[in-house]
Amino acid sequence: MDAIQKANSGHPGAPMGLAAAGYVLWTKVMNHNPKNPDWPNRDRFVLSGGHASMLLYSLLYLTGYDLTLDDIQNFRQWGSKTPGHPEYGHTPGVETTTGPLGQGVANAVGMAMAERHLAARFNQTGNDIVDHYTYAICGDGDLMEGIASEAASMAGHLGLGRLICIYDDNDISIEGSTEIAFTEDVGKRFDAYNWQVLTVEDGNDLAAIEAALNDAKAETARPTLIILKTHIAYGSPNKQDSADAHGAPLGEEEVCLAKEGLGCDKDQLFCVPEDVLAHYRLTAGRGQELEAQWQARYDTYKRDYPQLADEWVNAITGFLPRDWDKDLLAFAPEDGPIATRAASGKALNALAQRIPTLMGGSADLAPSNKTFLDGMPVFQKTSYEGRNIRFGVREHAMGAVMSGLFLHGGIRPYGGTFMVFADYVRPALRVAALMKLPLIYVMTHDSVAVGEDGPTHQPVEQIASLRAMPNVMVLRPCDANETVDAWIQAINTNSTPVVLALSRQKLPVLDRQQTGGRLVRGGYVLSDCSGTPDILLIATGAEVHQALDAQKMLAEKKITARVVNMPSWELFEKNDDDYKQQVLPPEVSARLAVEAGVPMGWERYVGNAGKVIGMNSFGASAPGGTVLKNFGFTAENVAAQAESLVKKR
Ligand SMILES: Cc1ncc(C[n+]2csc(CCOP(=O)(O)OP(=O)(O)O)c2C)c(N)n1
Repeated sequence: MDAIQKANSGHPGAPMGLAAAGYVLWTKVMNHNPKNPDWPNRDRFVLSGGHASMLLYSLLYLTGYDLTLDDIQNFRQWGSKTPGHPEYGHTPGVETTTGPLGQGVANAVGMAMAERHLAARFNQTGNDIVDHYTYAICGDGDLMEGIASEAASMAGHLGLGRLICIYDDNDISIEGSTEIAFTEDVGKRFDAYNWQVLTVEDGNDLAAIEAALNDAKAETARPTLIILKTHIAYGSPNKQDSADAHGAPLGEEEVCLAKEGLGCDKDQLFCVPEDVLAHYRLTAGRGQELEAQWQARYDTYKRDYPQLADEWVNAITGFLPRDWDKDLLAFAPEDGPIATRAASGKALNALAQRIPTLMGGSADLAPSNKTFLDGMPVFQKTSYEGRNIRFGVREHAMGAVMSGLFLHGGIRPYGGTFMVFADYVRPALRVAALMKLPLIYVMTHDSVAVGEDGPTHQPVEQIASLRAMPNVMVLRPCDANETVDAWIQAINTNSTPVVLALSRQKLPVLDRQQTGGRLVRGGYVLSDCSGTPDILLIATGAEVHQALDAQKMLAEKKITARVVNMPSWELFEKNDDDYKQQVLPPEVSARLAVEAGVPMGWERYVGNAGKVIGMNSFGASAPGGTVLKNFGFTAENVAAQAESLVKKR
């Protein structure tokens, strides 16, 4: 109450209603060590309704994490450790960034999946070095969101018994009572998802909460939802059970009244009585003991299974095996044309043989996305050792589950869908980018060349919209070998989600002896002319081939063109200015960019005197070649446009 009052902003209601549950979970049930938030076998905790951040910050401070009362007093201030919503990597003990409702539930599902997978991979009879639980607290808002349903459905299917979710059932959201918009029977819904559903009628009954949590832990075949009936802003005489308490300070007077009612000194701010703090801090001691017990188990494990122990350390630290990228895979022009999605499938399979933490799948498009790891088992409730994940048609959950898998540690996730459905994973990708997670998104069918399926399935604005997002790296390789390079680049990327934009259609394999440059530069001279070029042709992905053909056509007309391949703006921008100017000489103002997507943004490379062949409308249903031709993606049109640009000068 005080922190929110001082900041004059924040959400007091949910933290007050959940205080009792937070207390029981964090001090009596959850295995965690406030002195080491990185202990690999700690129970994971996700506060899905990130607006209730003050609950999490209070628990972190009270139980002894590296967060002080000063930090609490600086809630929501510039540079503080206590931002408005919890941010991963910013505050010790915060396991994931939450705020966009529902995503936390899916993060928790990913963490619980990671736990089961690593348990299957590493546990040996009599020595389970991986055996923790994943807890989440979510509210009405989370459970109204589709992503939570997608994720809960997945968790039920997978029988994730170590996933326990407390539902803060306080009947209030921002606009008022949930009666106005949310009247379904949540319990029946989760029951149908194959969850165990428990109800605690009084959200302040410590014993009942603890008993329910223990019942939840005892059910190992199904996840558990604990429906906890709480009162928003519990203890506030005039604001309890009212939407007014959701997202605004209670007001000084009301804070005093609430403190009086709860038996606190109404005149003291940020008062934590010593005995209260001492009681909470017992958790830190208990946590250290728990970790020490685990360490002893691990030491025995290391003695008995030294090789596995090494692999465990590599997994948990993200250490890559030596030479993982050496002589991975090479394609020759004689092999014939191959779609970059197909080359991606081969690269992924080759990498998966060498990198045991690589794990993922597709949102029911594996045959199209080429994301299946051949000959390897599927991750199911009977085979958690499987590295092939069947995400089902649940793109949004897939994104947030991938984040959860990575956040848990020990797994390098990838996930696939069609580029056009980038919009369905976008909210999760955004939070992953914010969290600096190196997830690998395989987005195939990356242009209108998709063809017959028509404009609903033909991406147009997606690549530009992905480039617009901070800390996302888009790689659009132009052929099979560059696709291998793109995968290597993706694996080498440590703090940025990578999107691989891959073609549905077959593309020739370029002869690397004849062409220069590599993807790692982001943009490079692929095919040059002698002397200063009359024009620069800049292209990505499939359209690079049209630019190369156009270069030849232009040569016949004595127009010299340089073809610049620009598979990644983000990588290109990392080069120094000298390099960038070598590739795109400032004195050449005739520039033509070719990309089968919206032209937005290409101005930065073609300048005012340049032109872009792009998509200015949605696509159309017809065979891919016909669609490309009608929208101007042919070598002939590239050459014609280039010629007119050169003549204009
Ligand atoms: C995806 C998304 N949509 C909307 C919001 C804005 N928002 C924050 S909290 C909230 C209501 C949540 O209600 P509930 O989960 O019941 O929380 P309580 O009122 O109990 O604190 C909304 C709509 C959001 N954070 N995320």
